[in-house]
Amino acid sequence: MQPVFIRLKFNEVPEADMLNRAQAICDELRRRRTVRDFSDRAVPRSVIEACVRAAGSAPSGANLQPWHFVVVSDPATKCKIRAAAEEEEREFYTTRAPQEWLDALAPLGTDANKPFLETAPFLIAIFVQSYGVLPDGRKVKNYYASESVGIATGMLITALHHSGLATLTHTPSPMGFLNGILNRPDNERPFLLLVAGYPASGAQVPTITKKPLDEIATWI
Ligand code: IYR
Repeated sequence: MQPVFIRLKFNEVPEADMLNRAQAICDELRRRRTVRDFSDRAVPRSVIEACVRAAGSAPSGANLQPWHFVVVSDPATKCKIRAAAEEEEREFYTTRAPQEWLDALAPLGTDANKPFLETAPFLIAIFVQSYGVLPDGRKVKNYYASESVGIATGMLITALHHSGLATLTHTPSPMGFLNGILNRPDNERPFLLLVAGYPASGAQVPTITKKPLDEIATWI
């Protein structure tokens, strides 16, 4: 297929404003915290829709957009997800996780109880399409599918945070049960369960730190 080009709409920022903008987004993102204690306060669906649309604008391998977002607000479905996730998590915390992993998780104070899966107004189950399926049933290869979905997920978390919502990147492991409960096809594998809503009043978060710039970047 021949490429078709249009003129780029590039929003140029005056150089005098660039650093302010970079600092502002840095400050805003550094205020983001993963939350595990959610309020049941309702969130407008339109906000989630706009954030998922933002995520869907992510770059992807060959622009194949190998993602699917299942937005769950139905209480019965949330209840099923919680029951299945807690079953896996009980296995994880009591037998499956090696001590080294449990030690790494200790500062976060997590355990097998996941009440937020029912309390929070929205769960967004993010699926990776390992291959695409054409209307005639033929399979098409996707490229860099996990990387692409990782980028889209980062953009979704950023959009939700910017909109004023708290999120939790939850990865019950394994999470194959999501295909069954959410009725997703075989070419999709669960990538992440993103919990979104308001934090509970007085919600607490663990004290953690982020590595400084000189540890995460090298300048040559
Ligand atoms: N899936 C478990 C364990 C867990 C694993 C990692 I890596 C975390 O950063 C946090 C938790 C759970 O959700 O509790």
